[in-house]
Amino acid sequence: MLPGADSGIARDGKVLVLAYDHGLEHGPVDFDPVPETADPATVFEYATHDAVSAIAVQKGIAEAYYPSFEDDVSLLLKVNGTSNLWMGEHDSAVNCSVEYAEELGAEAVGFTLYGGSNHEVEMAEEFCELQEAARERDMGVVMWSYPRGQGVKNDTKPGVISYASRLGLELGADVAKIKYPGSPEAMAQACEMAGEMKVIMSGGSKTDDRAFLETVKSSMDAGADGLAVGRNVFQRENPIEILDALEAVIYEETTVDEALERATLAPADD
Ligand code: FBP
Repeated sequence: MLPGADSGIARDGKVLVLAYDHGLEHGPVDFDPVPETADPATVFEYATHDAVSAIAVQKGIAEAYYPSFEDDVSLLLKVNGTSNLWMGEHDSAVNCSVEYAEELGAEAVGFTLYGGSNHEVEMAEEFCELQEAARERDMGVVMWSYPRGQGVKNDTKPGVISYASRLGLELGADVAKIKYPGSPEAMAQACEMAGEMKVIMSGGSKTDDRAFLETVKSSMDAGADGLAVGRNVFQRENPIEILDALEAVIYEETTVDEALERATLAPADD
């Protein structure tokens, strides 16, 4: 097992990260479907659901909101990020040090690597610094491994996604977050390339309950260790129902039908 593999952001070896860095990465437009989600406290409340093993946020949100939730939620501090206003080649500014992430109470740090970007070399050097600083502190390291840039024509092609997961293993991540490559076979290949490192599927834009759960189920059956999800939870009118269903699929390995049934039967405030 890798050094930080279970470092506070896993439950029974599985991971469900509630990602909430969209205000930076995409802008306020992601809160339009459910306007209350512009208030970070609303999404921190969702993260208290048992299904969620960690919340991923940027520094400013952690500073202001994490203290009220630290007893109930594990923090994955995203230490780089770029706004959608940036029009250059894919890159991501380092916004927080590992030292400060630890001070804020983070169990792990998250870093986006755009393999294939003209900035890949600098980003990999930044990742190296962060990875070693995290190891010194026994903090976990999660790589948002997103091949993107001039050299990448299709960022969900099976070979590209396998390469994304392998980059995480080679560079020393504990967990790599990758996009679903379109089929269970391709996901299995990406998981195989990850060796001992954990692989989690990236949620993506909002789809209907069944389609979303089927992709999650297919990833888990292919060997993934969980999910990092934002919009498919917080853009729903009833995020608790989908979290109930995800809990069933990810931790209890139920079928999608069983998960959907369980979610519908569960009380709304469960
Ligand atoms: P989603 O489940 O909403 O896709 O969130 C996961 C995530 O990686 C976020 O952490 C990040 O803000 C967003 O996706 C980036 O999405 P993309 O770069 O694909 O537009």
